[in-house]
Amino acid sequence: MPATSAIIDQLIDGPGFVLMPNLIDASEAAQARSRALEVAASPSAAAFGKLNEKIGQQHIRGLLAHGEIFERLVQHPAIIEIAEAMLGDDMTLGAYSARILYPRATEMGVHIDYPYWAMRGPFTLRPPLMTQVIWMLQDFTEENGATLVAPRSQLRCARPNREDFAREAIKITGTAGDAIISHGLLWHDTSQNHTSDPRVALLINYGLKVIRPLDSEIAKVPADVLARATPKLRQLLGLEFGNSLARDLKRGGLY
Ligand SMILES: O=C(O)CCC(=O)C(=O)O
Repeated sequence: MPATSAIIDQLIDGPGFVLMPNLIDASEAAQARSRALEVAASPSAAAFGKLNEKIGQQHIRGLLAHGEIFERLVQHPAIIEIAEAMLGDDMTLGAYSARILYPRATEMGVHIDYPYWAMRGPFTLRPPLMTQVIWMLQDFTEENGATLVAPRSQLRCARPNREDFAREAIKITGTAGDAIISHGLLWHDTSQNHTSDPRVALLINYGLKVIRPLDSEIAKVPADVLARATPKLRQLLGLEFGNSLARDLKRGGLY
């Protein structure tokens, strides 16, 4: 892998995304994939991730309640290093979910990520407000719904334009255990799943600590998960906000 500073340059001033290969092995990716599918099929799934029949996709939130593997993946050291270089070592989690594209799923629609889409603008590249990570829990192929991105579109600092996106978008294919990391202003979409297998990805929204999380339930994790949470997971859940502010105040010479 290139050095962290080179990756940050690519995320901000270059293509806007980087494919990080082989961060976990295929068996760990497969384990996370089957757990996500199990949760999606459970009777309680409607509470945290309804199927969108129109596009054939299901979006499952609240992953931290559904298995230790999801705790590990959200704090993978290689991902954390890059995301913190973008957002600071007090960044927090804005959302953490699985996106399942069932056979015949269609695009979800080109978009930029939260908080950008919830802002009036104008948008600025710096400081980045958000970084998205897409974990490939199986190979992403030309046929199964691999993520589409328009390289360098973050540089426009604008909401997506469908015609431009259709002209410029490329598919990011990769292998189970790879992850895509991107600037929140990058225009992106899912593609169609023409295979007979669901395509499963984990989506992580890391953001500046001062941004309200997209998922208002993000810090509501089960007591056993909280009890074993590492300092990093506590930070991601916003539970170290006070300590972080104390550090900011000190740095600013206020106390
Ligand atoms: O699942 C993907 O390939 C991308 C999904 C995505 O960008 C999103 O849900 O915001």
